[in-house]
Amino acid sequence: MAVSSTQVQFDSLFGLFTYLAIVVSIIVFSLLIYFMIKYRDRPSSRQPDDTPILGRIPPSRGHARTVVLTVSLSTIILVALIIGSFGAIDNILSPPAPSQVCAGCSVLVTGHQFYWNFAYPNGHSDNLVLRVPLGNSIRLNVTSADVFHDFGIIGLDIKTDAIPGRTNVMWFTTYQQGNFTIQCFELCGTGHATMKGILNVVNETTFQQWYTHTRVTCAPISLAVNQTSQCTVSVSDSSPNGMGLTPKGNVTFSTPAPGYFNAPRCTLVPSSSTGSASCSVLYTPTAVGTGSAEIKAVYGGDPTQSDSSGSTAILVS
Ligand SMILES: [Cu+2]
Repeated sequence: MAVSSTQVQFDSLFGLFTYLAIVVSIIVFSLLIYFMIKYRDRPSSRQPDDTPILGRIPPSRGHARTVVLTVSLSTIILVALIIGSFGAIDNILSPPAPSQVCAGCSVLVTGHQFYWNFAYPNGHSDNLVLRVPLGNSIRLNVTSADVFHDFGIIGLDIKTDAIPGRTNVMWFTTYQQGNFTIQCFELCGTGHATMKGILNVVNETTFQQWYTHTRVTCAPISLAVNQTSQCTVSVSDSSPNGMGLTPKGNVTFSTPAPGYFNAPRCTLVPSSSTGSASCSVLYTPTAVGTGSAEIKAVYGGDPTQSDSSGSTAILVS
C-alpha cells in the first residue's frame, strides 16, 4: 500500500515505463525469432536481389509502409512517456499555498551540519522529529544554514536540494501512519552519514492536539551572583491519556547564561491524568548578566514523542 501521494506518482510513472518496455521487448524479440527461423540458411537459399554490396548504393526495397508503421509506433510510445513524465513533474512542482494547508502543515526545514531543523508556524521547532498529520497535504520549505544538503524521506520517494540562500518547496500527502527515515542525500561533511531525522505521521486528532496544546513553560527568574534558585518547568498537554502524548519522562536544561544548573536533567512528575507535569532544578549564576535556559521535554523516553522545547529568561544582578 502506498504511503504517500509522491510514491503513487513515481510508482505509476515507473509502471508506465516498465509496461511499455515489456510490450516493445515482446514485439522486437518475437520478430527477431520469427525472422531467424524464416530466413535461416538452407541448401536452396540464395542471396536476394537487393543484397548490399560494398561500393554500391543499395536499390530501394519499397517498404515505405513498414517505415511509417515503426516510426508512428515509436512516436506514440515517446509521446506517452513525455506526457506521463511532464504530468508528474507538473504535479510535484505545484505545491498548495501555505493558506491551503492545515495549521502546522507548512514547515520550514533547515539543513545544518549535521542535523535537520523543523520549524512550525507557531514557533515550535525540533532537530529530530518532523511530525505531520495523516491524510493532509504537507508543504515543506527546504533551505540550508551552511553548506549544500539534500533533504529526502526514504519510503515516500521524495527529496530536494537544501541550498543556502534559496528555498525549495516540496509537498506530499501522507496515506499511512508511522515513522519514516529522513536522510541527507548529499555529502556535506564528516557527519553526513549521521544527518538523519524522523518523519512521524500521526492521525489528525493527535496532531492537532499536540500542535495546539502542548506547552513548556519555565517562570523567568531573577537572582544574584552565587545565589542558588529553583527553576521549575511545567509541561501541559490536553490530549487524553493513551494517545502517547501525556507528558512523562525527562526535561533537559541547558544554559548560555553565566552559571550552571546543579542538575541539568529532572524527571517530570505528572500531577494529574489530564497530561500536565512539572519538575525543578537548581540554578546558580556565576556572573552578572542576562541569559536564558533552554528546556526540552521528552515524552516517555521515546524520541519521536519529544516534542516540546521552550526557554526562560534569567536575570542575574
Ligand atoms: Cu549530508
